[in-house]
Amino acid sequence: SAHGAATPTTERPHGAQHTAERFAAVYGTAPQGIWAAPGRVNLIGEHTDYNDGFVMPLALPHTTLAAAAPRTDGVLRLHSGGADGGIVELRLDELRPAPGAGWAAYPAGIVWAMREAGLPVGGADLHYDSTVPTGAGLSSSAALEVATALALNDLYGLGLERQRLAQLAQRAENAFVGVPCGIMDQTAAACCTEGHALFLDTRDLTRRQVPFDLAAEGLRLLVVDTRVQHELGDGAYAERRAGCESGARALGVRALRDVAAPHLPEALAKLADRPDVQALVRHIVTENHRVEQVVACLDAGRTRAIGPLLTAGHASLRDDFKISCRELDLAVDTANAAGALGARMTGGGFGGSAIVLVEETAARAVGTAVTEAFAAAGHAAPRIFEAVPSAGARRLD
Ligand code: GAF
Repeated sequence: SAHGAATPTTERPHGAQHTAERFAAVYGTAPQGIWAAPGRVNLIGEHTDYNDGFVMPLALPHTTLAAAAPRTDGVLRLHSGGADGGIVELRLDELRPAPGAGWAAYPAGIVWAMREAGLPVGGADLHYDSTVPTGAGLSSSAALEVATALALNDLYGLGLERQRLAQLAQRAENAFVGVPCGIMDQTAAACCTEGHALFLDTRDLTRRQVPFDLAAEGLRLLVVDTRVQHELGDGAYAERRAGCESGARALGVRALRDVAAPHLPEALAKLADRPDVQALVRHIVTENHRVEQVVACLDAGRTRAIGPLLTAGHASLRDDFKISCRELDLAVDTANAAGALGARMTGGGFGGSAIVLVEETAARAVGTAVTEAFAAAGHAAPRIFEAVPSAGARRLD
C-alpha cells in the first residue's frame, strides 16, 4: 500500500447483498432497501460547530449499511452485526430519552426525534453492518444515525432534505442519547460528496463542496487511529462547550463565531481574570480563521500550503483547548518530523484519530515512522489508512 506500515482495514462491508442476506436471516423476510452512511474525518475546524463557526469535514469510504423494512404494528426492531446480543425490540409509543442506553439508542433516537417533530414515521425492522471503527473519533454514531434517518425518510416517504435529516440526527443525539454534540458529524454523513471536503457554516448551514482531489496532486491524507478510545459522553466535551458559552456571554456576543480574528486581543483583554476561558476563546477564534485560510488555499489550488495550518490547529487544540493526549501528540510530532506537510488530531479529542497530509512519495516513510514511534513508546499499534474523500449517505438497493 502507499502508506507502508498501514494495517489493512476493510473499508466496505461485504456489500449491500451481504447486509440484505443478514437482514433476511435475522427477520425471516427480505428488506425493502439498503441505505449507507459514511464515517468522516474533519480537515479543519474543531469544536467550532457549537460556536456557530466553520467546519470542513470529508466522508470516509468506511460506511454503515442499514437494511430496513417498515412495520405496521408500532414496533421498532433493531439488530447489529457488530454488537453482541440479539434483536432490540421497542414500542414507538414508549420511546423515551435514554442516556447511556448503548448502540440501539442512536437509531431509536432518530425515530423518537422524527415523531417528536410531527413526522408520520411508523415502526420498522432494521439490521446494520458497519466498517466505521467505533470510538476512533471517526463518527460511527453519526453514520448509524444518518443511515437510519435516510432509510426512514424513504420507507415513509417523508421527502426531507439532507440537512434536515442531519438536524434530526443531532436532535436525537442531544436529547435522546444525551450527548451535547454540534451539527458537523451528522451533516458530513448526510451531505459530503466524493472528491470534496464540505465547507459548512454551522450558523446558517450554508455549505459548499470544495474539490479535494489529493491523488491528482500527488498527495495523500493519512488517518492514524491511535486506538485510544474516545467518548463524547464523559463530561469533558460538555465542559469545553459550557466554557465557550460562558466566554460568549462574558464578551456580550451570541456565539464565539462573532469574535473576528482581528478583535481577538481586545476579547482576551476583557477575559483577563479568567485564563481558562481565555484559552478556549483563543482556540475558537483562531480555528475559525484557520478554516477560512484553508478554504482560501484550496480555492487557489495551493493544497500543500494547508499543511502548516493543520499543524497550527493541533497546537491550539493541545495547548489552549487541552483535548489532545500523548498518543495524538506523538502521531503529529512524529509525522511532521518524518517529512509530513502537516498533521493534527481530528474530531472530539481525548484519543481517537489524527490526520496527516503527506506527499505520496513520503507516505510510506511517514507511516512507518509513526508505527515505530508508537512501538518505542510502548503504545498499542496504531491503525493507519488513507482518507479518500468519499460519498455521503445514499440508497444502495
Ligand atoms: C465531535 C462532535 F460530535 C462534533 O459536533 C464536533 O463538536 C467535534 O467533536 C469537534 O469538532 O465529533
